[in-house]
Amino acid sequence: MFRNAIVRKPAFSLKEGLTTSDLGKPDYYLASEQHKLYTETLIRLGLKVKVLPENELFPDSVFIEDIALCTQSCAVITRPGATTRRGETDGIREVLEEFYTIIEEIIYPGTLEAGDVMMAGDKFFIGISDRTNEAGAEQLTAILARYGMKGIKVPLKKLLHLKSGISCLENNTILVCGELTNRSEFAGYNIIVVDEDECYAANSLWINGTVIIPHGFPETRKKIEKAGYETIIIDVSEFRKVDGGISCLSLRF
Ligand code: CIR
Repeated sequence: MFRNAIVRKPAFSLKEGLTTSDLGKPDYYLASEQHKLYTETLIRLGLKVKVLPENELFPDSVFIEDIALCTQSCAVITRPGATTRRGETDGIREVLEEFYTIIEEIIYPGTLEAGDVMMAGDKFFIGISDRTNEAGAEQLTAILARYGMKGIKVPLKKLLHLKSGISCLENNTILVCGELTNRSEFAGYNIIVVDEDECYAANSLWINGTVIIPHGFPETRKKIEKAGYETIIIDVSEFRKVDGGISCLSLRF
């Protein structure tokens, strides 16, 4: 059950964000509209949402999920592997202090972006990617262990972040795609496999029983509904152009 979320408004510089896609540059005005609707959707699902102002210095700063991990016991400030994103953590401690008394931090030589971390109850799957290294994953695992939680490493070959290809839909159910299909790390979960051509929708977002799915992925929607979830579709096309998905746009706790 989530009660709170933190989002950051998109910066006008969003079009300079890191990307591997060939979908073109995001339109700032449309991105702002989509972000507003995203925020309203979280509110509609019962969350209290803190909206941080845009940070023009960092084009990717709208993807606030990457710079902190919010658990039931503590918050962890990350150390992004993308050097152009490292300064995004400035000021986040003060924001998190409004909600948490314990705030931990990933430090050199560790790198970790929380898009690489999937929470499933008290287990946290940690993708080892171009952005999150072994040292970062080990630091996070040690932090989690102090509070009775468990970190499990998931080496990645292709995905930008772990959660680019997987989402936890609670009720022991996960949504997976591509290189995360048939992985031993997820044995024991009910698995919904997303078709290869809808892989972007493997990043959907469970909020208190409802799953927010990106617009344009009808087969994935059908599969999630068949599994018994309410769904809400929202368009995040402008964020997709800079490799961002639905979960990347918020911290939830
Ligand atoms: C980046 O490459 O860092 C951003 N353009 C996209 C970050 C997406 N975040 C996420 O998957 N958690």
